[in-house]
Amino acid sequence: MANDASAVFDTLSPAVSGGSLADPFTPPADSSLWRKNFLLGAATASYQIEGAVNEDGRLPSIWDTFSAIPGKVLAGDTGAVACDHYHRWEADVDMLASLGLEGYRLSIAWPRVMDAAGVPNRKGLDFYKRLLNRLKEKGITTFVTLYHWDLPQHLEDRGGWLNRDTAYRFADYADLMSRELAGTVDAWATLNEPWCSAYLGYGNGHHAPGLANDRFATQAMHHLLLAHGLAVPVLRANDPASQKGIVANIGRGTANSESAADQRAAHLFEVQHNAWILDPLLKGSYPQDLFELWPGTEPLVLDGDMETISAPLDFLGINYYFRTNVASDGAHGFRDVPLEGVERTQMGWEVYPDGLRDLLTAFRKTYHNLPPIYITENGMASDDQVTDGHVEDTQRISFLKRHLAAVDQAIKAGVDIRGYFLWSLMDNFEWAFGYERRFGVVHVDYSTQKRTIKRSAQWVAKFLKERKARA
Ligand code: IFM
Repeated sequence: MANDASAVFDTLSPAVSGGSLADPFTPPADSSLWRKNFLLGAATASYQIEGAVNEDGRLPSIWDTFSAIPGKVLAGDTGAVACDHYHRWEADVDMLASLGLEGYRLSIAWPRVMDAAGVPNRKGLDFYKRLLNRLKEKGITTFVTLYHWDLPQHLEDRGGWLNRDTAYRFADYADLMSRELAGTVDAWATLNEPWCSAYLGYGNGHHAPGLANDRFATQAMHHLLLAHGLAVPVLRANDPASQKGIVANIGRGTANSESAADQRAAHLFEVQHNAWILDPLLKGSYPQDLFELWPGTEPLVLDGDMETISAPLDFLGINYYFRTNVASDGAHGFRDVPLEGVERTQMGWEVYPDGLRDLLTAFRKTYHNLPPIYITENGMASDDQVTDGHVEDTQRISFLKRHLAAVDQAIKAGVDIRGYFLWSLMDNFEWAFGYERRFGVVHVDYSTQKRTIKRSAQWVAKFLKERKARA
């Protein structure tokens, strides 16, 4: 297929599958990736890297509780130590800077910075101040996510995201953080992937807090989005110079056949994964098809909520990983039909760069007010091993090249995309999969905390160096 992102890339760089550094990524002269102001960075999240869960007054989060329950996380792993970033942050920032990465997306652990009564925890705040100041000194653009899933356990004990009050507590937290950190943050994202918080946390129970009820999921989503909407004006008032946005994971769903039932199933898949979040944010309403999929699960929405939720954004963060092939389940839903013979990652996720381009170009048509976009996460897990001091993660290099080509194609099709953060800077705690799944461009040996730069990170660094030299 002529416009297949992988195919286009192969014509640009014949050794794409080998990932050899001798054959560096050389996009065509007109590629948007050469633009100096196209931000290239890496992302992480607090619970996945920080560790130090009992230090300096940090309170328990729902992930401390959930990961302590036998059977919830592979091998019984928890984030108690993770990458020990809380103690190694200086060296980690040096490593990020040495790779030439221009942006860093991190998240703040809510239970580290304020207690149940809303009293600030100075030691926790100082950690983020030191970190962000150092990033600024290094000239790195900072994207800060306020909520990447580590809800304080004391809030979950009062109903968590099922309790409307949690949205107001989130606005208080956003107020504190934006007053304390104003000037060190270039872009604030209120939430990371509300789909995961609502659906995996309250709908199927695969994530903390582990509840499984579709009605809970829609109500949790409403309160998450309300929290976002309440926080945006607070962030604007306290830190006017920064950008304000939210990060959504998006999923491509394709139909297993031409049948009307399977086409409808693919549509419903994308409604559940994408429109459930993007419609309220960008249209001010929930997609009614969602309630065909989950009859009787309409959330309780109070007057004014949808206006609060749909206030204009400065940017939309998009996280993309894979596509899902689906068929009708014979009732009013869909079921996965895994395709055979396709390339997959250690997660079992299909490598499908075209999905990123296709979704972005479709959103541009669906949402006339689509804000500027940053790809806030994209990457893959592989079973990386260190051999003679090296990690040859050639599949990841190929994956990144093909997804960056898809981003370039979307830009050429008119989508305003301003940057790309690879997930992740380093291997880390992959939620229900613990430490087995390695998403980093830097390898972490969890027994020694030694970091080893993988080939993929060298490749990114090389491209960034070349781009800088050409600027
Ligand atoms: O590790 C996660 C991240 O926390 C959120 N987005 C998806 C990543 C890979 O599963």
